[in-house]
Amino acid sequence: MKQVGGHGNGEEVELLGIWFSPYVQRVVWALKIKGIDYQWVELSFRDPKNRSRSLLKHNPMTKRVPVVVHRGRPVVESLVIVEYVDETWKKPHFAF
Ligand SMILES: N[C@@H](CCC(=O)N[C@@H](CS)C(=O)NCC(=O)O)C(=O)O
Repeated sequence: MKQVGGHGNGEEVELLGIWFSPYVQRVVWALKIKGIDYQWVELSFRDPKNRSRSLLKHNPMTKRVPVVVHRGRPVVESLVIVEYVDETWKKPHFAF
């Protein structure tokens, strides 16, 4: 697990993902735009019957990524996560 991103905003955010997923990349960009530090948790989907404990705990319904865990609470579905990020952290990290 590695720390990625922004400017030390003190929030506890984890992103469960796989690097090549466009759904995950959508969330990566949302967090980047807001300058949110997060812990990256790379999962392996090689064996579909062997999902990580973290994924089963945080997204037992679909067992899909991305999942953002903010202060221990999971948010699932990439578009829902993007909306959540936008609503939770109001200011973008940089101006367009
Ligand atoms: N509608 C979901 C799609 C997420 C999705 O399909 N994720 C894929 C990775 S690209 C996944 O977790 N696949 C694992 C599986 O289907 O078992 C979203 O937008 O988050």
